[in-house]
Amino acid sequence: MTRLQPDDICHIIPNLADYSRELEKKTGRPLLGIACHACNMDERQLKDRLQDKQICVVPVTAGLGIISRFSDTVAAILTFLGCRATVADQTDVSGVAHAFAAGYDALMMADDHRFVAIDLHARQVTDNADATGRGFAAALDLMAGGIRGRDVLVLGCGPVGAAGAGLLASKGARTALLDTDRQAAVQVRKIVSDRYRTADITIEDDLETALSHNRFILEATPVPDTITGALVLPEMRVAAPGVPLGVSAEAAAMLGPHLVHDTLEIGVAVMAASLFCEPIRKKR
Ligand code: 2YH
Repeated sequence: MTRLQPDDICHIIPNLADYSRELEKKTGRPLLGIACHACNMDERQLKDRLQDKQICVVPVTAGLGIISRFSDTVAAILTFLGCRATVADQTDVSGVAHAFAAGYDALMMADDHRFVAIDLHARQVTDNADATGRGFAAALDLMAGGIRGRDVLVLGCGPVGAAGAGLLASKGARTALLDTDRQAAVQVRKIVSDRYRTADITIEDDLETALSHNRFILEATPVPDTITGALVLPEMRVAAPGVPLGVSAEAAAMLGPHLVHDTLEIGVAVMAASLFCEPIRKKR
């Protein structure tokens, strides 16, 4: 898993409103709308739920330590979506203890391996990789004007690609999977086809061949420039959650408004929506 760098996220806070508008132009839905689409939720209902939720973002010093602006950026995304989010004054165990003791509804925290949201009432954990995969797959479904019955290619069968493939299967796509580790693709095909009872999942072995006959692409590899300009087809739509971006600069310019990519926003938005999408539970 790629560890985010300050340069990957330093642009996010001042650009949140613009980015949400850009998503609306590209997909028809703003940031919150894409999160709702990923969670099958109504936007008004989610807005109402988020406005009285308090989320504590806890900085974590473990492993390679604090990433400058990471916690502030997560809190800013949550605030933009309408939650009341704050960054804990203290890190690690003290920050977690504070989130519980001060009565927050949820906390978010990340080390070098996982970035999670924890619902402190329901004890439910939402993982950023899963949320990111579902969020970008939802954006691709929107860019396609509905993916049902259409062919879609998922590049990369790690946790992000697997979650995206699941959402695409749930929306009725005919999904092809490709990973440099063929076994990873075989495993994801089994999990997704068992869960969604679909036989419409195939495995591709060659990137160029796969890209030559697919218009809708979920690029979920951590490999830069997987999709080069020479591989871009007219009418291609690409949702690319990978960091670094798996689409070359030339390909990105050719795709223009038909490419959705970010490093944190969609994943955090879907984490927030996932936390509060269940029927409201009684507090313990
Ligand atoms: O960048 C990461 C991980 N690779 C997970 C990213 C999920 N897309 N973690 C961030 C670490 C943050 C740090 N511990 C902090 O500032 O709290």
